[in-house]
Amino acid sequence: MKQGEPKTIYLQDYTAPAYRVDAVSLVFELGEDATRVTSVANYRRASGVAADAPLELFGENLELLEIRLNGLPLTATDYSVSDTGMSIPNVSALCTLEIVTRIYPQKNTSLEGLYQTSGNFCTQCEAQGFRKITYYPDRPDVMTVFTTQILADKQKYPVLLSNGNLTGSGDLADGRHWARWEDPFQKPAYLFALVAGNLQHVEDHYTTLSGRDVTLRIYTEAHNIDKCDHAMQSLKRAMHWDEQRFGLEYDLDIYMIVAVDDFNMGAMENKGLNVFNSKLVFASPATATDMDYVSIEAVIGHEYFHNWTGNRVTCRDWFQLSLKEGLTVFRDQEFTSDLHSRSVKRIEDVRMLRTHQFAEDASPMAHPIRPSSYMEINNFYTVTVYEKGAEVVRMYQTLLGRDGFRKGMDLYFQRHDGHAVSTENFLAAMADANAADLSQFQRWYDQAGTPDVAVRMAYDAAAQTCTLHFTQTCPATPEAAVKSPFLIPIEVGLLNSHGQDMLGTQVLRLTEAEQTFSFSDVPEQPVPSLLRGFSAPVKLSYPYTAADLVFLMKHDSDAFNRWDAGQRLAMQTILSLLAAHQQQEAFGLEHDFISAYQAILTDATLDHALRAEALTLPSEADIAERARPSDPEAIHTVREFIHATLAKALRLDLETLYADLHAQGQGDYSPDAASIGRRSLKNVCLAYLGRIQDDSIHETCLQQYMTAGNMTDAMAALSVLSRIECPQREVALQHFHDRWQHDALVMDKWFALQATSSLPDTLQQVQGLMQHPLFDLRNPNKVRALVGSFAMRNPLHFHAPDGSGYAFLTDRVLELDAMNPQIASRMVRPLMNWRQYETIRSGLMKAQLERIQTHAGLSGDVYEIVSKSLV
Ligand code: B3K
Ligand code: ZN
Repeated sequence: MKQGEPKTIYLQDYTAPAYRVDAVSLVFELGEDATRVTSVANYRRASGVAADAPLELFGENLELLEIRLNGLPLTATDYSVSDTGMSIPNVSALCTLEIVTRIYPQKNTSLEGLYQTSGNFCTQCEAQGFRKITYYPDRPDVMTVFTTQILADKQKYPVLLSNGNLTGSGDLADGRHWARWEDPFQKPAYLFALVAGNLQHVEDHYTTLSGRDVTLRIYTEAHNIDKCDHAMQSLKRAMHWDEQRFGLEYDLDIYMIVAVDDFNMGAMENKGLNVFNSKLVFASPATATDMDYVSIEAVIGHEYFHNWTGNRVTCRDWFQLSLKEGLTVFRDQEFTSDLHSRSVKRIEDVRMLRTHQFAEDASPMAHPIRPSSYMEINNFYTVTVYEKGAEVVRMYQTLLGRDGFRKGMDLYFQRHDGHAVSTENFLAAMADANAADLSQFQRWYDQAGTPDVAVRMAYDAAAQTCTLHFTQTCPATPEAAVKSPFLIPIEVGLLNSHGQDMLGTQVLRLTEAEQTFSFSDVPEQPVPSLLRGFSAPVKLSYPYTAADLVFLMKHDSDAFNRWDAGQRLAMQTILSLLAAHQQQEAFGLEHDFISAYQAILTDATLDHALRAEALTLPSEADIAERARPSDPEAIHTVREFIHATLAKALRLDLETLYADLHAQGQGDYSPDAASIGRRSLKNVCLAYLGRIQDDSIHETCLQQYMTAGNMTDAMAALSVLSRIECPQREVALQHFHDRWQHDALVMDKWFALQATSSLPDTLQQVQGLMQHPLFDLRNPNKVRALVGSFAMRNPLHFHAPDGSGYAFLTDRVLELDAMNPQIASRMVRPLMNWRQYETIRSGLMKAQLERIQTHAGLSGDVYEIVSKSLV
């Protein structure tokens, strides 16, 4: 651990900064051993602040070389320095502070602050990386204009980039060159960026709504320059969409994206200079799957949308992270929905929320979308802050309507452009623009946990009325044992016996712990369709019979609920088979269940993508959430049994559909929604067929793999084979390795496939792959592909009853923690939910958490997760 127990920071302790910065100018002299950073900042005491208030600056791992206040050198007694910063007691109301520091980017393995990747320099400052560059008020509510000058060897680093506009450049006599960038927009330090390296770029242009020309550039190492087209087109689509949907235009003359191989997360929205994990930039049909194409477009959009929601209006403090992240995720979800299939996007997002966010809400790390305390803010870039945060934003739109939501957004920008604000400001803008009382809505920001909503229906045939009775409860979470009721928008429909809507879709506002809604003129007993479109992030229960669910699967006018009815039916079936399995009773599938799946498979009127979603069973992780205490081996057995039984019963239909779709897909690759849908249905069929032990099917897989015209089909076939002990498996894996060993991103797929296999020797394989020449523990993508996939996407082997999976993960976490605490802290999380497993496994998991906790020199990042898990 850093120095004793890391300090907890509380929201309630927030105070406004005592000093603002009028302007800052930075000079970077990039060297091969060290980098010298000169910063000159003009400080101004905030009004109302006492004259003796010290100037407080953050700084970490810095060598302080020089310090001058208003031009005069300070002596050691004029200021005090600690491990985390510097304090200068006597400063005038207006002063200029010049600081020279030395840093070592080449040795920076944390990938935070200034570091090197593939021999190029780049920065990552969010959340608190700027303090690893120079002493500065590194907090989001201190905004100013930045000027950045970069000096570096011209041959090694021909490209020098920073935020804003290039205002000067030139050569120096010693082989170095320089560039100066000025960003006219005020910004907090976390949006600062610098890139220097040997990079090529592709260029395009965009004309904004008001007719301004914006230069668009994507920078990359030369060998990937041909894979940037999809990212560039995505950027243009995002710029256009934000103008159309929200009236928001880009504001600088140039927008740059740089792709780097070593990056802790997906991408970063630095003003005018986004830095991206190369995984989210490069695409070609041969190397990227449909899913890659779609995520690239979504993340390019996400970072672009941050220019308004995050950069122009930023966060007052890091507790407000969801103000920019929840809102921007909502915006990127809407972007994808408007461009592709809205229902498919909704299903995917909800699937992800239920699997990961509901699990987080049920874990020791449960926190509200606006947490009230943290030790290490990087631990709070979570599915709760991001994805649940997006659901909360979506609920405003559900409650206020699209137009009302847009009015709220307009008012938000009108009031807060250029400022650092809080989630209350967002709520107030939404409420004021619509003259609505949203005070109860605030609870979504303050209370953690997933609300349970239970519904009962009563129908009075004589009076032709129907009543829906709701109760809401919310489990205790670390910040509060007792919760107040949430304001929950519930979209409902009532279906008659022909499957038609009797009253369209209504939005009910559930505000009480118990509440009844009555509907009159309901001519017959309906089947209720509840929580249409997943109108709130809750768990809704209703005593549906299997027949009700089959009926909803067929008739619900809401595509999301049609899918959800199928998921409910599957989950009911899985849970009853699990119970039988645990009692060691024989089990089988009901005929009705099989015919419901056959109906989906053979219904040619249904959209391909939706059929693929409907045929996908709840994941092992989803089942583990519902079957407590969980036994991952039993869950795997039951789920595989259902797959295999369906595959055998429906083999003919599966083979026919597969052959049909395969024949239709022989043209050129295109990542449009229809083609993606066709491929996903085809590959779902193949995955089912792969559950039948039959050499001819293995041959079909190998055939698809070998002849695939795109990575989606190749990966789909390979992934089926990777789970089967057969000669075709070895042939295909070896072929893939030999074909792609020069391409790091593609090889990540190869590592991940083997890590997620259900074959018995998977852990040994993973251990072996750690020694593979292309594996590198310093590269986060590799760690996520091999270690992350094993621990997070292979419950069967990660939870091996002898504890070998847990011990393996613990060893990796400790190794990683010494070089990159942020990644270590992500990797440790699968151990966090130890309490949900049966006793033997939970004991083994807990023992590993204790081993980590007592490890000498543990980072604050990992310490926070582990100590909260063990409370
Ligand atoms: N804002 C960044 C995430 C920064 C993570 C810092 N640990 C990317 C994004 O959400 O767009
Ligand atoms: Zn974001």
